[in-house]
Amino acid sequence: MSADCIFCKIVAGTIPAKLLYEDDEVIAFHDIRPLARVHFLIVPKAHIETLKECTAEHQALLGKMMLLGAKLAAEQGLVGYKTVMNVGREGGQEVFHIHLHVFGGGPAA
Ligand code: DGP
Repeated sequence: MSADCIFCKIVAGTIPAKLLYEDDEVIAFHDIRPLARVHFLIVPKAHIETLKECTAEHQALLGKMMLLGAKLAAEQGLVGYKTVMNVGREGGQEVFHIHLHVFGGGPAA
């Protein structure tokens, strides 16, 4: 847990989010600035700043995030969708707590 991290605060329940899924390792919630009709984030509960910090010990967690994205995308009615993980400021990352974007279903309203 990092005191300044917005996603740690969502994990802790101190700021609200529209949750789709939660277990002891990961949480999923709708993105506050949707790029598509359906746009949600899969976030590990552990505070990991970027994919660059990940090692072999995170392999199962990262795989779980991808498979959970597929499951939740299907539950959201998405036939096809995109997944993105922005890595580092130069890669477009704004929140420095790793997250997988999942989005699809046409343009945001
Ligand atoms: P990235 O650029 O990959 O770091 O994307 C960060 C995403 O996080 C961006 O699409 C907006 C979303 N976001 C930022 N703050 C909040 C928040 O407080 N709640 C929710 N639900 N999403 C947030």
